[in-house]
Amino acid sequence: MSSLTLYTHPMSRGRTARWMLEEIGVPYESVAFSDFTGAMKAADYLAINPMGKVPALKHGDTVITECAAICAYLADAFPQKGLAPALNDPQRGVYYRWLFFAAAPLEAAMMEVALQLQPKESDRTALGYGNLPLCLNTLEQTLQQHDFLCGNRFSAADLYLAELLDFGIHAVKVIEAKPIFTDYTARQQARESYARATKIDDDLFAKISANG
Ligand SMILES: N[C@@H](CCC(=O)N[C@@H](CS)C(=O)NCC(=O)O)C(=O)O
Repeated sequence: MSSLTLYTHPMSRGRTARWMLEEIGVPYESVAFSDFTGAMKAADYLAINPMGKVPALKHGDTVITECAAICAYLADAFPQKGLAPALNDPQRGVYYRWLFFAAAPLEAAMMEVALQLQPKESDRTALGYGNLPLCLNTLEQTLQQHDFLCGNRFSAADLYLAELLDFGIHAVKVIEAKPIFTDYTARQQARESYARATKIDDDLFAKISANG
């Protein structure tokens, strides 16, 4: 099997990628940066991700960046884990829909509010996310009908969305902690893989903090 290496920081979107790796349950190495400057912006890492951002995943010679792409890639690279609907399953469309919805419009809408960006109201038609309430209402409609985003079973799309919602509710506090969202995130985060991944990153962060 080709080697897998996760490039990350323990307090970053890399936590989602680690959860996905723990869910897949195959051996992997991790390179954890202790800050977002230094080595993350040095030539060795820029050769892997010229954005100088984490997470990045190397699988053999293939580099994947963008957290949602990493989740989708791993689900497809290890199909025996059943973390994505099959290519010929109509649920595949539903899976793409919500994975892309979370990674693009929802994330952008959340960051607009978190960072107090103030686009002109007249520009909202051109903004792919419209606004945060619109995104959340859309999501709420589907979560009212299903415990999981597609096929009534856990997938990489649920893993990605649960982390993003959790970030929006608890970290940047731009999403109201309504039961429809908190029950959904709790359902996904009840998995053992989440507890394992969280402990690894929390321990890493404690170590980094202790080293100043
Ligand atoms: N679109 C990227 C965003 C990656 C990203 O912005 N990562 C942040 C940490 S959560 C980062 O590495 N920031 C360092 C910097 O930009 O200097 C993804 O979804 O993976």
